[in-house]
Amino acid sequence: MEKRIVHVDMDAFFAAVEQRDNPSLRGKPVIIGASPRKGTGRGVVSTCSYEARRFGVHSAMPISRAWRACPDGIYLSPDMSKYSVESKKIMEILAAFSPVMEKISIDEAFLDCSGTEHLFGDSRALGQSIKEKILSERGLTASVGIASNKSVAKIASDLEKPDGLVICPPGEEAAFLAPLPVNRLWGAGPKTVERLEKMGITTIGELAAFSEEGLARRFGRWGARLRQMALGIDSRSLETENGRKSISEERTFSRDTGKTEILEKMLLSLSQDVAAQLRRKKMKARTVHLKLRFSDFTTLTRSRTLQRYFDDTVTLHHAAGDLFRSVPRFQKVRLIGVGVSGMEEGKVYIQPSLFGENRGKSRKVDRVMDEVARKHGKVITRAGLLGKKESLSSNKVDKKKGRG
Ligand code: TTP
Ligand code: MG
Repeated sequence: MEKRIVHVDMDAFFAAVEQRDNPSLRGKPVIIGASPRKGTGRGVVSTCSYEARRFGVHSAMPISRAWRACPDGIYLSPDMSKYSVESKKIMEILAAFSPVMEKISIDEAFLDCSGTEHLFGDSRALGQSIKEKILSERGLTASVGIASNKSVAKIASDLEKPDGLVICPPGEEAAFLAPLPVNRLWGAGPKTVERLEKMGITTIGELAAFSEEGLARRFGRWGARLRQMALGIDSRSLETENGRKSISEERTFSRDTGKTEILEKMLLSLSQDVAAQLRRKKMKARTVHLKLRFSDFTTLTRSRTLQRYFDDTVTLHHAAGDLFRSVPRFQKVRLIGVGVSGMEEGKVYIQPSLFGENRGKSRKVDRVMDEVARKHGKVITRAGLLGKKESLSSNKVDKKKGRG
C-alpha cells in the first residue's frame, strides 16, 4: 500500500505560545532565551518570532548578538512547563488523525496516515484539517509536509514556513527534491554539505545524479545513504511510543542451575508474568526477548519477531522456549529473563481462526488467572509450573533485579 506520512512542526513554537497568551506581543519581534542584560548577557536564543527573524535573529545564536541585531525586541525567558503542557495538547490533537505517531521533539511529530483517504480526503484536505484543528483548538499555527516517506515529509514541512502546507505527490520524490539546496536534506550536517559543495554539488538533484562509485569513494557507506536520501528513498517506519516500550521480567537463581527442566519451568513462570502485564496494559506485543546470564556472568540475549501480535502466555512461552533451545549452554545459568516489545495498544485484532483449539483453551486459563489476580491480588500458577518431584521452592529464586 502507498504510504502517506505527515510531518507537523509548530511555527516559532515557544514564541508563538507567548504571543497567543499576551496579545500585546503579537506582530512584534519576540525573543525567547537567556537574559540579554543589555547586550552583556550570556547564553543563547531558544527561538524567536518570525518578526524577530527578519532582524537575523535565530535559535542557538548568542543572546548578546541577538541584542545587537534587535535591541527593540521583547526578550522573555522560557516557561518550559507551559510549553510542555501545550505540546501534550497538540500531540493529543494529532493522535486523533492516526494512532501511529512518532513524536520527535516538543513541537514536531510524524503521523502515518496511510489509507485514511475515506476519513480525511486527499492529502491537501488532510493537511488543512490538521492545521485548522490546531489553530481553532490551540490558537497556534503549524506547518505540515505530506509525502510517501518520513524524510521527504520532513523536508516538505519546512519549505513554506510559517503556516505552510506542502505536499509531494507519490512517485515524484526525486523531482520534488531536485531543485532544493543540499542543506535541506534531513541528516546531511554542515560538514557533509561543505564537502558536497567542494565537489561542485549544490542541489539535491546534482547529488542524485552523481555517480554511485564516486560517492562511495568519497563518503564510504554514507555515500550510498546520501544518494538514497537525494532520490527521496526512505523506507524507515515510524517509531511509535508503543514500539519503543517493552516489558520484561527476570529472575536470578539462588543456586546456578543447568537443569533444563527447572529452566523451562522458569521460562513458563516468566512468560506468564509478562503476558499478564501485557493484558493488564491492554497491549499486544510482537517481539519476544530472552536473556540468559551464565555462571561466569557472561550475558546473552536473543530475540524474535513473530508474525502476529499476542498477549497470551502460550504464544510467549513457545517463542521464548524456541529461543532458549537455540542457545548452546556450556555453563550453568545464573539468571533468566523474558521480555516483549513491538507493542500496540489493544486495537490490534487477533483473528480467532488463527488460534487452534488448545490456544483457545489456554486463553481461557489466562483469563481465569487474571481474574483471580485481580480479586485476590495473588498469582496462581499453572499446573505445568509444578513438577512431579521438584517444585520451584527446591530452587529458590530471587525476584529482585540487579542481584544478577
Ligand atoms: P523548532 O521547531 O526548531 O523551532 P520553532 O518552532 O521555534 O520555529 P520553526 O517555525 O522554525 O519551527 O524548535 C521548537 C522549539 O524548541 C522552539 O520553539 C524552541 C526550542 N528550541 C530551543 O530551545 N533551542 C534550539 O536551538 C532550537 C532549534 C529549538
Ligand atoms: Mg517548530
